[in-house]
Amino acid sequence: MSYVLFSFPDCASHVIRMALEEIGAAYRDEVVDMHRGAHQSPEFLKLNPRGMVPVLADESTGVTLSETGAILQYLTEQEGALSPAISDRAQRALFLKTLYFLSNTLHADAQIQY
Ligand SMILES: N[C@@H](CCC(=O)N[C@@H](CS)C(=O)NCC(=O)O)C(=O)O
Repeated sequence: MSYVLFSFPDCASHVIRMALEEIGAAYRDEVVDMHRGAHQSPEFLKLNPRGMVPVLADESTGVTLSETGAILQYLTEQEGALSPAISDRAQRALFLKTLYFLSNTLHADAQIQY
């Protein structure tokens, strides 16, 4: 499997990189230079019309996905790693609660506007 991570340093994309590294998945970085407005380019807006990184493209499925929480959940399901099995309902519930707390609350409060 191979992924492309559209990223920017010191940004939400870092957690996706950490997950990819931890999983050991093959990926390459495409830096979106937000200081130069690359996140508002027509090419990037085709990937994410909201003009935000991270975006993950999964070359094995053709899926292109934005939103950090969704990308992390997609990766864990696609790779079968980093999360409790779907059949382990109690642990899975705790995992999802933590993921969405980090994504919706903590990350939203720490969000950087470029
Ligand atoms: N809800 C998005 C937020 C991602 C986000 O905040 N990205 C920032 C960089 S860390 C961004 O792209 N900002 C561009 C802008 O504000 O125009 C997610 O969870 O992935």
